Amino acid sequence: MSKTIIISNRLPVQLQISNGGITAVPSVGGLATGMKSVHSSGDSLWIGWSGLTDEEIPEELSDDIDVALAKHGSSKVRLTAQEVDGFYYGFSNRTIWPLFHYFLEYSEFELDSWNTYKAVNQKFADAILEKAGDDDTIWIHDYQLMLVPQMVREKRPNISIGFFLHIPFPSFEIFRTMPWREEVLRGLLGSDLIGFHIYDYERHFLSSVRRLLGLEVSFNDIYLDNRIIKVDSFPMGIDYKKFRGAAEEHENRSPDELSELQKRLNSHKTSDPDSKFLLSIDRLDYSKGIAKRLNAFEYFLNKYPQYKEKVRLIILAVPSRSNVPQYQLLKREIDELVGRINGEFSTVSWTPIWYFYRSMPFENLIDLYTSSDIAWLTPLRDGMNLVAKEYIATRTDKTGVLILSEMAGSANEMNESLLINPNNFEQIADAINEAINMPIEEQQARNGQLQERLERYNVERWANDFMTSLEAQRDREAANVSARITDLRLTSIVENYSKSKKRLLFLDYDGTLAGFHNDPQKASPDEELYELLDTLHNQEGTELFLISGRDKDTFTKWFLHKKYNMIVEHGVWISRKGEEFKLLENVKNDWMEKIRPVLESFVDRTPGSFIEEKNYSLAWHYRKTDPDFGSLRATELTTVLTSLIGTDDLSVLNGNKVMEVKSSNVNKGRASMRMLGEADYDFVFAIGDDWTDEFMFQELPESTVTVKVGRQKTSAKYFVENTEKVRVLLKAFAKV
Ligand code: GDG
Repeated sequence: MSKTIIISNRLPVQLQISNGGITAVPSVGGLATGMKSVHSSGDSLWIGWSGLTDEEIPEELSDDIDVALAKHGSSKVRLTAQEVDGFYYGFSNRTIWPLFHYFLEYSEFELDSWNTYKAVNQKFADAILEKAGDDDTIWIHDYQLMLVPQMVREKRPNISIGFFLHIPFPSFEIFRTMPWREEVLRGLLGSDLIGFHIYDYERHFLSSVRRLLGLEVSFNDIYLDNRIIKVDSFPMGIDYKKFRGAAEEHENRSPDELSELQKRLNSHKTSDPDSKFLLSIDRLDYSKGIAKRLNAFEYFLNKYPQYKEKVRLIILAVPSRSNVPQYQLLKREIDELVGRINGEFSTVSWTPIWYFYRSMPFENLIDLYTSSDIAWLTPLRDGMNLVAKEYIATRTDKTGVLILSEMAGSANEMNESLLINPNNFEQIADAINEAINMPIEEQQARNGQLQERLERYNVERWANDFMTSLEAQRDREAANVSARITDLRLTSIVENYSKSKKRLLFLDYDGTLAGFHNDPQKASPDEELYELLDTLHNQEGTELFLISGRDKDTFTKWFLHKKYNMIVEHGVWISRKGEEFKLLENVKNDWMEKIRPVLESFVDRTPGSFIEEKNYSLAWHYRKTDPDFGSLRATELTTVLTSLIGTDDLSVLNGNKVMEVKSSNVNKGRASMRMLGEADYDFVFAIGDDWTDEFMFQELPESTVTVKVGRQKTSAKYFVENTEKVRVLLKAFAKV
């Protein structure tokens, strides 16, 4: 039976060693809860680091740990203290974390920690490989494990792999600064599905894939060799029921059941019913903007002095990564700021900031959420920010105001909150003022909508959506595989080929017989190709046509002496058995004078693009242009040309990094059909890689063996992955 394997840096259980024994306690984090539905039954396994280094685990307890973890469906990856240092505190938290949160100045590019990151990723991959069967589904989590997908894929090409990034994916301009950027992208591309919280991260990732790896991207599909990788956004939700339930239970408590914290909060409220609590909760991390928030609070108190002695800011900063120097510095900065602001504004009866540097039990978290009039979250950059969602979920009477940074992923779904730019103190001060004075009805209307959404798209739904999408991807792959020319299918095609008496072959050139080059002149035929074409050309009963969009001069130079049949410029010219090219279609070219200046203006404005002038068509190539910019310009050009042409005589072909304007009555489909009508063929074959070949695939009769090179959407019956596979196929024909 197939199972699901979840992999994250940390396991969803905590180990406790006491009195020489070991116990494993489930941790209550959002991820663990969300994955409950995925990781509940006996057919799933969670692999991760236990949180204890090898040095901390007494050898005699190692097996006991395995047993304790197995009870929670978990299995550990062993890491030494030195590995944790280089992999976790090093590359993950001193390189990727700051870079992906746009703190370029904090990013350290150390070869040693990169090497440890690779080695530890390999350990995680090995742990998966040891446990995984071919039918299993693997879900890998977060930035610490970005190389794992490809490491698993190499050994298990057919396994289903999903990856989810919990932090932002930065823009190309930031990502490109990392020395190992290609390796990281290739690592991720081992997945079948890559998930991000929001569309912006997805867009940044696709842009990096296009620009750094030059891969083809169509909508949210990436084409890589013989695979299609899907990229999508899945905004992570919270365990709504848990927070809501805890808040309801909290509400019904009798006074003596209240926590000490709650009693203190209540006594402050009772002594001054008009006072307001502003709450912020984050890990102590520079990305969360805590220092800026303190400065903004000072600004607010100066701008709206009427709220002195009325408003209290409660800051819960949870200790995090305190081994990393930036976090130690930040801690000092925040300590000082809190001290200074409290020193400046405090009165005998009022301290403006209550600052807790610790982790609190869940119960106290609920005390804080339910007692605070305003939640104020100002990350400078945050993948999602679940605290914002949790605060809203606990507001049982729908009161309360959320002030949220627009730099948090959650801002995308929480439009009803007061969205602010964390660098704009003026706007923040006004937002706090607005929050304090917001009528209850308005608070309830806003929160009502937010709650509805959070309840519906909760963390379980998030996990299920991801898994469903991964399964769909697997099915799509399986459907595609059915069209792949496997060994078995090849044998059957070749058998039909050899049985037939009169065969007609249409072979496209660029991207099919020869690889795709940035400089078209470099794609000249090699010796092996000549030999292969010679054999097919001379084979009894076989009529071979090279069919291409290229100009006739190049093909004259390359192939005329070989006497192959050729159709060029998509069907304008034909040459048979070594004769000079002559017109196959009666076409006009008087329109070229009008269109050429338009294309020239695009060349001037689009570095790297150029015009290819053929006898009856004009092509604007942009393969050397920056891919994003190139496709943007191509869209613009389509609009311009469509409005300009406006007749049925001309058409615009949108090819692979090329746009070609030509007469409408010329295309490979029409040309190949004309050849087909000349004799009675009992085996017809057409192969090609791009959009212009689709005319053949669509127009040739149903019995034709049509083959697409590559994985893009096609009307062809079959596909092969690349030009090497084309050669294998043609060599098999040649042997008949
Ligand atoms: C990363 C991304 C993304 C906090 N203090 C205490 C406590 N918490 C809990 C909260 C919340 C969680 O920790 C924090 O989650 P966030 O989403 O706000 O932030 P990160 O830890 O940075 O998480 C983030 C997330 O991954 C998920 O993909 O949203 O953008 O950075 O659940 O309730 N819990 C308890 N005591 C505390 O003192 N018990």
